[in-house]
Amino acid sequence: MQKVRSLAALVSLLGLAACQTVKVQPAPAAPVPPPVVAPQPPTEPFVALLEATKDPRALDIAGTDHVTRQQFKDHFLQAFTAADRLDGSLDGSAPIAESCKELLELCRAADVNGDGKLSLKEFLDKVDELFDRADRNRDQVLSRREITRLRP
Ligand SMILES: [Ca+2]
Ligand SMILES: [Ca+2]
Repeated sequence: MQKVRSLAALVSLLGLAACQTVKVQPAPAAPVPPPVVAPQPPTEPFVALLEATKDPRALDIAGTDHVTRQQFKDHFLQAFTAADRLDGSLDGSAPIAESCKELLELCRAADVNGDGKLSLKEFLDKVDELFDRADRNRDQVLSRREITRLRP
């Protein structure tokens, strides 16, 4: 009787052990994919100017050899918006100290009221000025040749 009881205990122990083994065994974890890091947009407000001097095609998105004033402004505005976000709020002003690195002098010149920030108006006025200076033949579009003459 003693033997039977201990055998039963052994069987139940084995059963428990088997159950535990099943419980403890973790499911094979799926490999965690590395987090996708989106490239940060440039925050230099006038970065389009640097891009254009390196390669005029950077501004000539449509590849038509004619960049209208609106296309010109739209391209510049992408970086301004990124710079505007730097101070935590999209309020239509970009902090110069945090955003302007390579073109600091240009940013300071554009900051007409000298408050250390570029308002959207200050920014677009300067973009207009850059466009007018580059548009040598005054036809209100920039050819690739005119784009290569863009300077801060
Ligand atoms: Ca300002
Ligand atoms: Ca022109």
